[in-house]
Amino acid sequence: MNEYLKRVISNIEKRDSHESEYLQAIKEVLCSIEQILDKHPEYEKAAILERMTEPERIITFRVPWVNDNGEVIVNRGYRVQFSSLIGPYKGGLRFHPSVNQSIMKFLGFEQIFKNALTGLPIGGAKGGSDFDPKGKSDNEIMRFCQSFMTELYRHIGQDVDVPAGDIGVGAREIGYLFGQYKRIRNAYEGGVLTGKAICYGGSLARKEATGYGLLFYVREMLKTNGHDLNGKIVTISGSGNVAIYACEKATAFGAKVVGMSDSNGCIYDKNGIDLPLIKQIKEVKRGRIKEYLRVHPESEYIEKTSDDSPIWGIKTDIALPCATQNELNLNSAKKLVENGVIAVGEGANMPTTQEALDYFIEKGILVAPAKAANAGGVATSAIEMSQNSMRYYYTFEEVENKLEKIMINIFNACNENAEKYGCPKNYVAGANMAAFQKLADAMLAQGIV
Ligand code: NDP
Ligand code: 2IT
Repeated sequence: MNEYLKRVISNIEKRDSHESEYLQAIKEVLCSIEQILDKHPEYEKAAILERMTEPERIITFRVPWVNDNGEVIVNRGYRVQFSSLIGPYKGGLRFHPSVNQSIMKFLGFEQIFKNALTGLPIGGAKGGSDFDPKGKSDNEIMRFCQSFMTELYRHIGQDVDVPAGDIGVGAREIGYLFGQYKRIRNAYEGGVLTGKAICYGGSLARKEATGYGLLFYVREMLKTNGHDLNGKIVTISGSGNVAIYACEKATAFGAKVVGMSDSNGCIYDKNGIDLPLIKQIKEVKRGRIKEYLRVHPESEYIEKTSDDSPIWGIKTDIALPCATQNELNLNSAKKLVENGVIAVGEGANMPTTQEALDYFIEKGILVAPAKAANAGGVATSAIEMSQNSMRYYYTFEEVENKLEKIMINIFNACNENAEKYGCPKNYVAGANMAAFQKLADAMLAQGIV
């Protein structure tokens, strides 16, 4: 291994040994850019890797709020402003009990590379809280969001840092956050948050963008390798924002989605998932996926009882992990390969463990890597920001056409870089190299900051 690379990884391992997700994300990227480092010895002198792996700023704060029983609850809020190299800090907010600094840093790090791939002027950030929105009333969600924003507002701005949604944060939460921001600032600064509802400054097709974008990417990847989505069997983990719109687009492209899941288990419907029902259960009622059985008793529900998500035991041509990090492990990868999977498209961030990823690549399975394949969400957020700046709106078709072009460009960049560096079809390496090269050039150009 390149000596510089070895030293940087070893230092991060020593300093941040307890941050497992962060180390995993760093190693995946750094281990795939060795060839670029060998060609550019000047990167070491400019400490490119040390600077690219260290967040510009990490903010943590107390979020006190009062629940419906009158009890005071204290959560922890985060914003990791990782890089402003190519634009204002940009990235989602996650509300989930598992949120910690390692997860925030891994997501912020991934976001820099993802945002660079979009070709749009956006830096990288992530934030959120260990707050669990499950089972909370609308009023509790509102009070939490207002308290969260009462601290966050001083760190963000439409040219500074622009948060959006992620796990547990959708249009409802963005609405409460925006309302409080506007109240504190006494100004309508529409571009300070993205994922807003259409009625007060959101972009058409932002809700659909991550899932649709994933399918545009997967379609390009399959086409380049002589396959087609039409007639293929697809399984999708999760049943949230990304999963639902991935299902919608996969179906529009002629594929049959037979499985979806939540954190409790998965449903298998060999006739094809009833998506309006899933939307009703998840988007309207905020219920559990098991409720699908009430309407479709002929389908099957498999409870999650171990680390192996049951969804990956279903026979499929294409697997789309769209729930959370490390949800597809080596056991599951082996099952998928045994069952004849041809492609994996990562809708979630880092959903595949490193061992599973290595196994897929070794077996010649096509992998659409998260930081490229799920970039449609943040790319459309950037399109929302530009509409807010222009005080103008694009139609759904206009936004979707822009999204499609961006996803095709991203796929082409991954493909070309994979070929250029002698690892054809390895889009994971291709994505890392394409993004890294752009960021390293920008860093050199801006001096030691
Ligand atoms: P949602 O909150 O809308 O949905 C999350 C889904 O994943 C739910 O079905 C949830 O099930 C499941 N899930 C969450 N945590 C776990 C867990 N620990 N184990 C098993 N299942 C889990 O989030 P999104 O759809 O927005 O996000 C999904 C993934 O996509 C995340 O990795 C996110 O970072 C990534 N992403 C999102 C983008 C966006 O625009 N929203 C853009 C790019 C990436 P349950 O309800 O049971 O918790
Ligand atoms: O992981 C992601 O790219 C997101 N959650 C979307 C971020 C955004 O700013 O739209």
